[in-house]
Amino acid sequence: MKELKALIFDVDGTLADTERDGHRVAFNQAFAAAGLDWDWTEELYGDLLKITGGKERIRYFLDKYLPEFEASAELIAGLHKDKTQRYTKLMENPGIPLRPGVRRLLQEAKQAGMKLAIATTTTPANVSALLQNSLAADGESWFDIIAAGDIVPAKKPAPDIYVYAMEQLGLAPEDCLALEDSENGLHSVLQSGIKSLVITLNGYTQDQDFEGASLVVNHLGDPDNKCEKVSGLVDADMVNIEALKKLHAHVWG
Ligand code: XBP
Ligand code: MG
Repeated sequence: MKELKALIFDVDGTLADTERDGHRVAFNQAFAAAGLDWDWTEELYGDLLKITGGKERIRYFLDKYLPEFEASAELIAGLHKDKTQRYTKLMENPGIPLRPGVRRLLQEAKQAGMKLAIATTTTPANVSALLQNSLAADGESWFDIIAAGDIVPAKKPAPDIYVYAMEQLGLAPEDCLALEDSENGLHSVLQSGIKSLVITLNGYTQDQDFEGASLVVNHLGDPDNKCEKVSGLVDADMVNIEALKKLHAHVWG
């Protein structure tokens, strides 16, 4: 029987609900500071989330909604740099809390001797800011590997970031379980060869198609805040190590 050796976490939407009240707000602040009247409403942002990566998302927005606007790569890079600075400030004040069960599961995994990794399209500085402010001052050191941003050529839904994280861990797909919140994340995970995958839904992803996920829940759950299962291979009112090992055994036999 294969052994579950590592948990690989997505960040945005999985560790914390950072998209609507974090990234979106920081993008809008950067646009306003540059004298641009672009307003990424909560609704519009749902469409923009189809494209992962901030620079790529700005380009997609312009191509689709302002095709007459000619934006150089330098303009987009400058806006994105400013957005990153603003996002990291937002993580300090007021900050965004971790989703239910995230801290508990990280602690349980560490106690069980598992490796922990991050695989995200977001910029490394954003990951550091979230972990330091919402997990712990030494939050980055909880993870053996943090794979983020432009470190790989192709962002999710391409598998590159998961392949990179596994290479760095020295592990194979059957050793790992991934935690994601989106369809783009699901495709990235499955194409990397990882077959044990837990999806935690959120407002932006609840209607997406998660065919191929091993378990879909509304969140990871805590003793005083049980989770609800949407679909999947195991029953659990809390996603804990025991449930994840069971799920991994179902998938890999
Ligand atoms: C996260 C993202 C990120 C952020 C913005 O996707 O799409 O691009 O929205 O990050 P996932 P940057 O959760 O699937 O990894 O602006 O730093 O690129
Ligand atoms: Mg995500």
